[in-house]
Amino acid sequence: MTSTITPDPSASAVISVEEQHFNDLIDADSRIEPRDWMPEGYRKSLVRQISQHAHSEIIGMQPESNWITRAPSLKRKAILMAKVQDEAGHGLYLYSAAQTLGATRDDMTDALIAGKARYSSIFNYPTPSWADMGSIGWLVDGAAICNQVPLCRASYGPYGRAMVRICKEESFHQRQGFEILLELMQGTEEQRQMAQDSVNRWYWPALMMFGPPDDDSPNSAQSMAWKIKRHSNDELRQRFVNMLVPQAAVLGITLPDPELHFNEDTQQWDLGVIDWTEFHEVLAGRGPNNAQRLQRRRDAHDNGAWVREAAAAYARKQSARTKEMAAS
Ligand code: FAQ
Repeated sequence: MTSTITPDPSASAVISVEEQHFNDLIDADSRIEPRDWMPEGYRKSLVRQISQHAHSEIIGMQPESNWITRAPSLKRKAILMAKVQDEAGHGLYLYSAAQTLGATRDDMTDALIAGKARYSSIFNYPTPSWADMGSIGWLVDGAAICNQVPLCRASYGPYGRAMVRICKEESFHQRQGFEILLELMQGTEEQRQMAQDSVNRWYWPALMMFGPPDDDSPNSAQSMAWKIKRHSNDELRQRFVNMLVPQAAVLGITLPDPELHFNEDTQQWDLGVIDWTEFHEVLAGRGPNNAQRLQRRRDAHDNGAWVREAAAAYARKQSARTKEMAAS
């Protein structure tokens, strides 16, 4: 039997109305929420960025947890433990934000431990000295703040809201790193050298955290049009360097860039050339600690299998009990 129903001529218009609504919300600087229609590309781009960000927070616990047992005082140990726990919390908010877009926690974790997912290049560098705790706080959390404060205004509601809380905590992290370096710089000659050596090792990788240069950043244009990203990679990198220069002067630390100079015309600090070959090597899995970081994450996942099983068994029991009570 042939259908007498003719195709709804407004069917494609319905989609376009939804798309128009989406575009209107973006234009009005309003927020897209999980219930709203969104283009598939927008959803995918957010899952990509948010899951990479979540993985970075989780892998990012490793370089600092390396020093928890060896922190030089009880106070430093307590602060470092709290900081590493904060990073775990950030990972969890971000995984939850990605889940509102339909991504599953299992899929994201599987991609990470299979080595298929990206996480920030910065966490593939070693932490051989205590001063590295200072450099991570000052430079890595400092870069994270510069990059993430604008993300508090990301067009996707759950991501922007997660970033507000994360940025507050990152701000504390940055200050504690600065304070570690300040104390070392006010110490013995050996301590000053340890701080300078650490900054020499972390400075360039921290600049790479902002991503490739604008003319080599395939995701930026669309991401900025959708108001996920608010500024380009180079713009944020420049802001970061402008912020660091006066802080380095207070510390008495030299930023390891002989070409760094103030440009009177632009009123900005011009920097030397970044070694993008190193960046691409790290992204390809060939950084100093890539293999170790992933192996440790896999081990942690395997060692936690019993916790997941116990939690699932408990949830099953609770659900059976609730059903029994409802039936009685
Ligand atoms: N490392 O086209 P674009 C933290 C990839 S959290 C690795 O410019 P986009 C807190 C990029 O994913 C640090 N991969 O990409 C903490 C893309 O690959 P895909 C993490 C990188 O997205 C502190 C490709 O290159 N922060 O530090 C990197 O527009 C202390 C092309 O790049 C965030 O994730 C990199 N550095 O811009 C924790 C912030 N850069 O996906 C513990 C949110 C680029 O096409 C201790 N994310 N790539 O295969 C963002 O703002 C952006 O995603 C960017 C990259 C700026 C990272």
